[in-house]
Amino acid sequence: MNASLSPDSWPSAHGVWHHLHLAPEALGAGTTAVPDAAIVVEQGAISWVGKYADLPDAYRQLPLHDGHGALVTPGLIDCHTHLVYGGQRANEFALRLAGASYEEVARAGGGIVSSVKATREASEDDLFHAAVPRLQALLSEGVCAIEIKSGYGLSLEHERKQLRVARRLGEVFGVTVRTTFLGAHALPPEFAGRSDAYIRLVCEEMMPALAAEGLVDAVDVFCETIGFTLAQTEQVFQAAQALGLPVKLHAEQLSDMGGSALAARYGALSCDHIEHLSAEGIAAMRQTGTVAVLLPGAYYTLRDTHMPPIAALRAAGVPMAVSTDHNPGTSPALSLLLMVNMACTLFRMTVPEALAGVTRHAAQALGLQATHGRIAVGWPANFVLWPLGDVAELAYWLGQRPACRVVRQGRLAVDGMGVHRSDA
Ligand code: DI6
Ligand code: FE
Repeated sequence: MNASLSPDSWPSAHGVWHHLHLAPEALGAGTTAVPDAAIVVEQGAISWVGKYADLPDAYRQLPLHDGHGALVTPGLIDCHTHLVYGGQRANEFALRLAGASYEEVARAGGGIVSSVKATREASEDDLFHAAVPRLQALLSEGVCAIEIKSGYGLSLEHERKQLRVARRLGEVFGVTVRTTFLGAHALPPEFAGRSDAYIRLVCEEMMPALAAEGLVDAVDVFCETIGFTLAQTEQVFQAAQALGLPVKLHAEQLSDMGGSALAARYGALSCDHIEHLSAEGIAAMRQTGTVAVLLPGAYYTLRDTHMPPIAALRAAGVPMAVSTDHNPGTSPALSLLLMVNMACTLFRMTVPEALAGVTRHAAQALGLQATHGRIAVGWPANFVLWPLGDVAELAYWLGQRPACRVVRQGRLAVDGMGVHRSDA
């Protein structure tokens, strides 16, 4: 098959997909599994879903695609990644194994700032080619939508470069990409000792310019002792609000700064990490429907032992998402299913919670809940056929990478053997 032109040249998924076993909640919260199911795909969208026996006659002349009894879930969504950056930081991994903390490495000039240097030195093409295999790894496991943050450029020129690469990845791979401007990720070296001046630059120059170029779908801040203060976070949120951009926050990862309650006041889509989230933070997030994004890859890599308050979030009914947080420092993770496993094993989430965390709730964390995260008539055709018998197998296998088939935006984008791209 010819995968060299554009996503339009990939095999079409048009027609009736049958011999499917729809996973519980594939059709929405609380829905049960549907054995012997079918999905009709027309013009890139789902036009019918249900029991094959109930398929209306009008669809019976469409091409048939045999699912061979596959377990079917909605396309997965990775709702928090820093996928585009230069270099890697395996050296810090070694330093931490020798006893250094993440904060010590950062204060010694490593950490985020070392990735900033490598990212600034890389061309847009370099960054694109470095990100491709990372994206392919995620897509090969059923990811159909992904958030990609900036935050390793820390100047207008270099943040733009990262965000443009994120958009290009979306086009070349025919995948939904939501970009997040994370200019307030770390203090660039040229602003040492002048963090307020840098925040002014972020708010008054970088954000408006990048938003005007259509490169920003949401705005994020690293609110932390080694990041930015609560007051600086609020300035960034005000600037975002003035531009009509939704916000999210890296909050309460290493300490309780009260960032989540602030974010909730600004109607944040999500608060992410939240290992140290307080009861007040939970109450605030509950009120605004802000999603709790849990990042077990960072927790694991930093050998953290302070668990996010899962039981309290569950009791409060705060929607919980799960993501890779793919980044070169604290979570070089490239498997969303491994994160599902870790969310269950390390955080004690149930399998249905973890699966909602990479589908429905991940969509909500990106403001995509009206089009993504379940299998619904009229929505883009994004679903995954898994060669698995039981939905718990999605969480159970440790590093299996099942040979799934992925219908993404109405095309057979992964056929069990590999990922199509448009410029191969
Ligand atoms: N929290 C994270 O997990 C990443 N950024 C952040 O604010 C880590 C980024 C890095 O260490 O490069
Ligand atoms: Fe992050």
